[in-house]
Amino acid sequence: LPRRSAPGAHLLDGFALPVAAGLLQAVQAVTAAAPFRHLITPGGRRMSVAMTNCGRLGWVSDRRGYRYDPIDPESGRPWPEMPALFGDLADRAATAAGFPGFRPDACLINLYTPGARLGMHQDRDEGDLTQPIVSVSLGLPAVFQFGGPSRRDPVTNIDLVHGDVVVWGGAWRLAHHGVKELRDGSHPATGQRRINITFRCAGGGR
Ligand code: MD3
Ligand code: FE
Repeated sequence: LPRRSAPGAHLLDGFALPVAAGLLQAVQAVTAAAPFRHLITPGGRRMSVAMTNCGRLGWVSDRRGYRYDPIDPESGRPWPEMPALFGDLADRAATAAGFPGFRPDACLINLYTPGARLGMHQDRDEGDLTQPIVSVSLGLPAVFQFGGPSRRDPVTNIDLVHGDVVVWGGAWRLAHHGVKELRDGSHPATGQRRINITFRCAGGGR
């Protein structure tokens, strides 16, 4: 599959490899306080991808809608702090892609097991759409589908593997995107799992 042909996407191949083990350890610490859970969409469906968050704001979905919330609805407490290694990696990746001074306040952690998928969608719940999104892939490879601002725009498939970082910004911030059903497999770092960490500025500069 082509790995560098998505417009508006800065693919940093293997950028997170040197810190991958540390990232997975930090994910472990976050999930000890805020375990992965399958959220319910406003339409009443259970998402196949399990999610948790760290940082000031966490993305949540329930029957009432999608939103960023400073409180984990499962625990009633604030989300765990963003590990220093996370913020540092996000800033270094954003800088490498031409977006210096990236200070995300929201970090969503997605867990895929074989069969899990994320349907085509836009990320539009964030307060500051001028800031990029930084995404880190760990574990099993996935096929990322990248379209355009219109639902009818053509879709490019991108293979994302362990250690890849993608920075999405600028005019393509509202592009449609999704993740194809995860294929069976095993990765030395994560077993039968793919973990994706996304960093966003969700608070609109508060
Ligand atoms: C392109 N997660 O959580 S973020 C999500 O692999 C999500 O789990 C993906 O899409 C995953 O919402 C990776 C990739 C991403 C995020 C936002 C974008 C790509 C984007 C916004 C505009 C264009
Ligand atoms: Fe998304």
